[in-house]
Amino acid sequence: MTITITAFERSPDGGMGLARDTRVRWALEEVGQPYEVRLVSFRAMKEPAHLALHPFGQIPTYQEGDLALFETGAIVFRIAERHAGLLPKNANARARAITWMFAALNTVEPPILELANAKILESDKPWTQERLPLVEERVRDRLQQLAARLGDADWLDGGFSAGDLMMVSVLLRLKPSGILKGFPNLATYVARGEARPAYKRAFAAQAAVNTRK
Ligand SMILES: N[C@@H](CCC(=O)N[C@@H](CS)C(=O)NCC(=O)O)C(=O)O
Repeated sequence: MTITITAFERSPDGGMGLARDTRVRWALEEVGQPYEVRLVSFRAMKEPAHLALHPFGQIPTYQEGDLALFETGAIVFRIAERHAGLLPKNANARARAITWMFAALNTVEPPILELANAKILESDKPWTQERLPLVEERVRDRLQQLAARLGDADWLDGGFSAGDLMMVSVLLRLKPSGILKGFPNLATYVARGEARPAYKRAFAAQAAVNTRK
């Protein structure tokens, strides 16, 4: 059955892979599923046809037959559930991998997004310079905890899983800030994710869209 996802017609990051279609592409590449991409403009994202797929007018969406999903957590989980390669077979290990997906999205991503918002969307506000150190500190606290848990392991819980895919995707947004450099095992963890052939294919595919003339 054909899988179709949506992505930005022009990603605001110019193809750095930070738009969230990249994590969905990555999951599909990991499990070897072909997919099609429908590109949407910012205007089209807020129109009824897209809102019927995504109530918040965002990308990515995922369609497979008569199933339509939004939210990358749900989409990556669907892919991981249906195709081997992203979740362990052992029931407890599987539950732990899913826990890491939630941890990435619910515990690690929010302070990272807060920092991105402070730096990009709120950079012109008079209070931003005063607030920024607090926001950065919240990110560092989370990274410290995550780094302590990861230790010198390659992945968060045994072999690479959808939990790592989501965690690396979330951490990638920090690369330009330089904060990751303060946590060498996390920087190496992210690099390990980026070195995966499936990630490289996903990155190249989104970059091709965003660097075309
Ligand atoms: N929690 C959602 C977030 C989706 C999201 O923020 N998408 C961004 C692109 S990465 C978007 O569409 N932004 C445009 C907008 O909100 O208008 C998910 O994980 O899918």
